[in-house]
Formats: sequence, C-alpha cells, structure tokens
Amino acid sequence: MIRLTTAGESHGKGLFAIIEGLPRGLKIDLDKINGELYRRQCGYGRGARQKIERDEVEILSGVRNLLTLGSPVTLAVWNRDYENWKDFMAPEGCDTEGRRVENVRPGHADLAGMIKFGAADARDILERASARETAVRVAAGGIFRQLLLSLGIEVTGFVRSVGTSRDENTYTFEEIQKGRSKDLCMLDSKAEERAKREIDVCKEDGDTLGGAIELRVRGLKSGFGSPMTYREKMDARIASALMSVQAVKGVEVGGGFSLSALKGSEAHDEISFENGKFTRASNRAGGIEGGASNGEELVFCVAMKPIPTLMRGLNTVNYTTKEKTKASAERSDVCAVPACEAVCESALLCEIAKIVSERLGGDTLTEWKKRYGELPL
Ligand code: EPS
Repeated sequence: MIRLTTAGESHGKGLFAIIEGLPRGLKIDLDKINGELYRRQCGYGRGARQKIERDEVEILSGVRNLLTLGSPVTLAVWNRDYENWKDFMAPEGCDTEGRRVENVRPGHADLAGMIKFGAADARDILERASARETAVRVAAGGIFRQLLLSLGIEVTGFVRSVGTSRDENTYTFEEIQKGRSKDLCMLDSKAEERAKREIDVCKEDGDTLGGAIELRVRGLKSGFGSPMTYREKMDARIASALMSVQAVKGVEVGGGFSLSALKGSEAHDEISFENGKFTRASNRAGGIEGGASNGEELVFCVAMKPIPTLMRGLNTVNYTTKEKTKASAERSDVCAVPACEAVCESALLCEIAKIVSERLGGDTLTEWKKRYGELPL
C-alpha cells in the first residue's frame, strides 16, 4: 500500500518526502519530475521567493540506476534560501529572536497553531504551514504520475478562474493538456488577460487573489474506491486529499453544487451499452457513483482562497501584548493559483495511486500491470 509522508520547514534545510509501497521496477525520469517542480514555481503573480529557489529533486533512497527497488523512496528538495536563514533556523542552534513573528495573520495557521502548540513565536508554526511544503509533494506527484501512466492513467487540469475572471468554456482532456498557458495555466486567452489585469491591480494594492482549478483523470477503470464502507469512498478520499492543499477551501465532484438545483431527471447520466462497454452521454457524476469510479473521466473543481499574507497587512492583534496592529508581511505571492493547480494535480495523483495500490497489491510493476490489464473497463 502506498503511503506518503512529508517533512521540512519553509526556510529550513529542505523539504523531504518518504514514499512507501511503490512497486519494484518503475523507471524514474528525473527531468520530468523537475519539469513539474518548475511548473509549480511559475505563474504570473508569484513573489520574490521563487526568484531565489530553483527547485530540483534529489533521490536519497529506494531507487537504484533509475529503477525503484520496492523499498521506501526518499526525496529531497533543498531550500536555497536556507543560506539566508540558517542563523535563525539551524536545528543545531540559532537565534530565535531575530525573525520572531507575533502579529498573527488572519487566514494563516499562525494563531490557531500558536494556541494549539503553546508557541509564543508564530515562526514555529508558519515555517511548516507554509505552502513551500508543496514543493516536495509535487516531486512525489511526479513519481505517482509515472507510476499511473504505466497503467494508462493520466491526470491533467487547468485554471478556470482567477478572482472574477472566469473561463466558461468546456474542454476535452487533450485540449487541456495541449492548450494551457505558462503564465496562468489558463486556456482562454481573453479570460487570462482579464485575470492578469486583476493581479496587477491587487499587486498595486498590496492585496492577493484566489481562483478555481479544474482537474481531470483519464484511463481509470471502473471499480476503484468502494460503496461498501464510508472510508473507502473515492470521492470522499479525493476531496480530503485536495482539501489538504494549502489555501484550498472547497472541492466539487462533477456537477458539484450545481446539481443541488437540478431535478433528478436532469442531474444523472443515463446509461447505455455500446461497443462492448457501458457508456453515458453526460458526466455530471464526475466519474464517481456510489463512491467508486464508473469508468468515465473523473472531474473535480477546487476553490483556492486568496493567500493570507497581504503586503498591506490585515487588522490583527499582537499575540503577546494583545494590542491592535497590522499583520506581519515580509513578502507574498499576489496570486499562486497556477502553482496550486500543479499541487492539486500532485495531491490527486497521490490519492489515486494509493487507491490503485490498495486494489492491485503486487510487489513489482509487472504484477501491477498484469492485474490492472485483467480488470474490466
Ligand atoms: C512558497 C514559499 C513561501 C511563500 C509561499 C509559497 O516562501 P516565503 O515565505 O519565503 O516567501 O512564498 O508560502 C505561502 C503562501 C505561505 O502562506 O506561507 C512556495 O515555495 O510555494
């Protein structure tokens, strides 16, 4: 069974992941993983940190001569910025006063984390809560993508909206794969231009912007996830995985919230049998019925809130003095929705890899492929 654990602080030595349960014999393409890391760093509206970092993965265990051994795989993404922060972050001993944060940011983990852990310095909370953690999740996602691709399962996605600039078009899987832009990971150039102007205005105002992301999975056969226990329901598991991504506040499956306003006759996907396969003319279920995949594409929509670190600072209080003040801000992304798209793909890849591993079992990739090949569509 696949399991992923991550560790590391935003300005510590690096970010680390341990992946257990990968089958032996998966060929690892490092350039592809680094390509995913690069994509996470790009996007119109990113902040100064991304100019410092050049994220690259280093594999520390579990792979020999680019092939997985079946043992735990350890990944590292080193923080270049650690050089500038080691005096304040070194595990071996450092100055804990110089970068103290007490003006807690509304919307960030600062206050809840300080109360929970009894910490008087938000630095001890925010270093781990930071979305920098997602760098190593994306590296792990690169491995899950290669694993799932060997079974013919693919994941893609795009940015549907940034702020109020929304793309209302529908796209095929191929159109998304080929058409998304580098700047905002959008497909509609007019919506993207409007989004960029919104970002420019927010930057001027010291403000931030969120957005919505659509994700798709193709090639997953029916019967993954299960209607038999609530824990195994695939939609519940994927929603949980996507909600674990920093700043995600909502997840829809297929038609999602819009289904609540439809009649049953309008909301469901009628079934037919053609060319030896059960099919449907529509996919409002988003490829999941009764908590199990039904062989159609999986479709999810994710809502990302605006990043809570605002350069202009929201009203807050100092944790120690309780006096009114402005929230702390050293630097911030104005908009990280395209980065969030890359991260959400990784979270989705990870959860699907887990679900697939639970059904297929198998110690080697050869066994995985054989078992997947024998399943009905
Ligand atoms: C991020 C790194 C962080 C932030 C951002 C995402 O770096 P720094 O704190 O040094 O600027 O830019 O993190 C947050 C949005 C957050 O809330 O902490 C990254 O690599 O994605």
